[in-house]
Amino acid sequence: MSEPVKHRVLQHGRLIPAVEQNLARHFDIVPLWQQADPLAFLRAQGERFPALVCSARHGIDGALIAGVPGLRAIASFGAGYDTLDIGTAQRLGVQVSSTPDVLNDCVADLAWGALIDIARGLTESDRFLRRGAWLQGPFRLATRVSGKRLGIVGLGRIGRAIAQRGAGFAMDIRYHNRRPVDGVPYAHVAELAELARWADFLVVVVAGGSGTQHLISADILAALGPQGYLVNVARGSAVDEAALTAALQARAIAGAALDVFEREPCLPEQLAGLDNVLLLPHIGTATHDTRQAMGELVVENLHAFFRTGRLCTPIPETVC
Ligand code: 8YV
Repeated sequence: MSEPVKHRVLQHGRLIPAVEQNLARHFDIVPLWQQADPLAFLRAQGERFPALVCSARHGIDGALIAGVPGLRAIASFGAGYDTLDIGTAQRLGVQVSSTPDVLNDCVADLAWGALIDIARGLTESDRFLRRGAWLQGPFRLATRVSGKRLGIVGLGRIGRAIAQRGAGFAMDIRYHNRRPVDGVPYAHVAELAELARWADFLVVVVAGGSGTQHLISADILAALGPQGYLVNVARGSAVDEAALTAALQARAIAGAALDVFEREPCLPEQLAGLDNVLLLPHIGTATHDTRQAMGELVVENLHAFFRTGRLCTPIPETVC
């Protein structure tokens, strides 16, 4: 029996090898970056690609979306879609999918690892031991985690997974969202500054983009205060990094754990010199298990599109 014909899919930006291999098993993948002149290639052949695969990391701009005349669906690898030009996709009737849910646990696990690290000084004490400082005396006392106040900024799917873990640490949990979330046992706090004043740990899990740009401002950091810790596993753009650096330098907050930055992959030099901040290279979803699951969901979305004309985990704004 002959092999079923593979549907042709355009790929914009590299993905991890395991995901690229999986995509190639299911589809006839055409890597755009391998074309000598990608724009000329699209002008000549764009009609042949109803579907495109990309990632939250590299994103996709409006010019490229408009440059693929036959395009009807974009399957993106990643839950966030602040780097995808959703407005253009919507205007041109192109559906876009992301990879929600399958990454909730890994991002929540990382948020907790980072929170405990910064409160108890795990990596700081590792550095202390390695440089031989223990020989001169014990490591400084740190901050207890269990039983404290956990403020979650953005109680979406990942925020809820973080909150569930907080119950295991006997935390008092409250959250800030634009609107209260139905059916959750945590108190909604309408004013972000009030949540920051109340919290011992403020964890940021909002979507990126213009709606949350510098949501964590100098004022919010001042409200968090010298005993408070900030954890950001969302997007660098949600935190005013200059204000955060100043707050950490002045010990106006106790510490921060950051998995995301304003200008990734560049490490902000002034943060690198501080001991009261944990710096991670955007590894929230970076496990074999979760990246594999995200890749599978991209494949499922493309299959659904070719079978039914609909992606299976579409970004709501692009469903018409
Ligand atoms: C990474 C993420 O961007 O899912 C997201 O929105 O932030 C992460 O998974 C990953 O590199 C996806 O491209």
